[in-house]
Amino acid sequence: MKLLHAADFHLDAPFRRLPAPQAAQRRRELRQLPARLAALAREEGVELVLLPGDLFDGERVYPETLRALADALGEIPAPVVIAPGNHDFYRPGSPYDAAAWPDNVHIFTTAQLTALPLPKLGCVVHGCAFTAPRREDDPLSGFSAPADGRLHLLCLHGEVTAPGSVYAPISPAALARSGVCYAALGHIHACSGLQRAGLVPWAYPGCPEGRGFDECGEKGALLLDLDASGVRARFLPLCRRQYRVERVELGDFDAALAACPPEDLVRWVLTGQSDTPPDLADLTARARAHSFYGEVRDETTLPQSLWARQKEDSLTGLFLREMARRLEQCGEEDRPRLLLAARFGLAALERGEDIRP
Ligand SMILES: [Mn+2]
Repeated sequence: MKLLHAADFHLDAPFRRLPAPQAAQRRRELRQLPARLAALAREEGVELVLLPGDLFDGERVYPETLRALADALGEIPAPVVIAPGNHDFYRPGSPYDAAAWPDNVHIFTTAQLTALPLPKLGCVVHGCAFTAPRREDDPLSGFSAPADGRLHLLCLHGEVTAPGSVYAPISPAALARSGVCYAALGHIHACSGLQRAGLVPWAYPGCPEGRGFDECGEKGALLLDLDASGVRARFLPLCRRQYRVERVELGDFDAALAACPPEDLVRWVLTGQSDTPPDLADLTARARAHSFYGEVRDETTLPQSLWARQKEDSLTGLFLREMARRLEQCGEEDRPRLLLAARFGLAALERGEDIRP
């Protein structure tokens, strides 16, 4: 059986950290994600789609977003199973309850695991829903699939190997005891690849669109091939744009910028040595002119040769000794500020520059 597993769409996420026009465009692109998923499901000829939760970012969902999701899922010629997560938990009046969903869409509505038999596929999907933003018990506790010759699958939102989690902690022991052929999970935004708890294969597909620099790289869904011999997983990219963090020597910035795909969202981290601080305003403007979104962080340091001058019996020597002492004692957070102070101090002492901003 061929199944498609995707989760954590976070539709209508605000993209608050982006400038307003880019944020609006990202929200529009995110709204097109279900249609891209549906096209992929048709192309690959999948027989079942499992969507374990966080399809919406919050309780307030725009009507057009809801319509885009319902329409896209309705165009998949296969059953689609949704297990609401902590962001889109099920409650009376929630979009999962209030909206009209196509006939091929099944939504789990209880915290208790329930079985959804799909006789045409010879399979049963077991799943449950978050019914509040938090859940402290293991949704799999006490569960095991009957050995009745049918293909048993799990579809749920939760956190594996995280005892004490308030997002449905799933113990690997409970997963192993479940005896299912595959556990389709949602919650973790990085793709886990195929994992195993005992003999039970499980995976997080990750979110199909990054929403920040903590969700970098290519994002997508998992295509699973299940048969008597086991499970094979293939990652299918779905993202419209990628977040990237590029570390680059200050002197290589121009070349790196020219080589960077313009559709991406890029955080440039400047490295290397420079006795003057980089012009962040100018570099940021150029990064933004080149890419869909750009930002620049300065991690350049003062040239090593300069610190040798601490030994000088001069005001510069005294200043460098003091700055070196402070840099040695400071935390990571204070480092950029102290380096900037050292640069401005040197500029004033050595070149008589007016360093007022
Ligand atoms: Mn999520």
